[in-house]
Amino acid sequence: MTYPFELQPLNYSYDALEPFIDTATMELHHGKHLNTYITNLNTALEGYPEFHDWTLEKLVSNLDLLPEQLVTVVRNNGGGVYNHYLFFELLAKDVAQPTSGTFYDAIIETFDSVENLKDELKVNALGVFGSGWVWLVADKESGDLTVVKMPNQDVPNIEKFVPVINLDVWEHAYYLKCQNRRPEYIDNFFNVIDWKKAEANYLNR
Ligand code: MN3
Repeated sequence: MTYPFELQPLNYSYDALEPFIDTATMELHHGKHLNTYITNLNTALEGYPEFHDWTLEKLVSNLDLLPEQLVTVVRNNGGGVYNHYLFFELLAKDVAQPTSGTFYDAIIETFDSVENLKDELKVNALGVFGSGWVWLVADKESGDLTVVKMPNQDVPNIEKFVPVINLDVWEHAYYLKCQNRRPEYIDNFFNVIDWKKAEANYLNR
């Protein structure tokens, strides 16, 4: 994925995650919010052909190589595009939690149980002040799992860590359905994690 970035369709319908994530939120979140990040990123890069062959991953993990006037706009909007694609790809209903295998073993080693991992994600998601994301990332070399929270659209260090799960805790992700009840949104999210995709993210690190 390089400039000009385009809104990729979801591989499921906007109502596929009901009742956990509602259709109206998905329409707005994917069709409007993500699309705005894409438009802003393209506008910012338009006059900089030297970055038109940079992948999204390269852009968001090399902010220090960009000209000063591009840093913030790529950090916010490139991050917005990168984070949302990962997030939307990780959503599916009725996928069983892992009960065996390499990914499961890594979860047990760090968190003792899948339930504890979810608790850790929830505590961190509730701890994001304002807008941001919570991530389960794996060290590319050791495979060790860590939960981290990041402000705004900041991307974790993806040269060292591979994203396994990410959770959007911006209010636009849940306000239509849950209003100010972030805990309810997080509990709903736990019903739509595509654990098979998370496992693939972990194994492909
Ligand atoms: Mn969002």
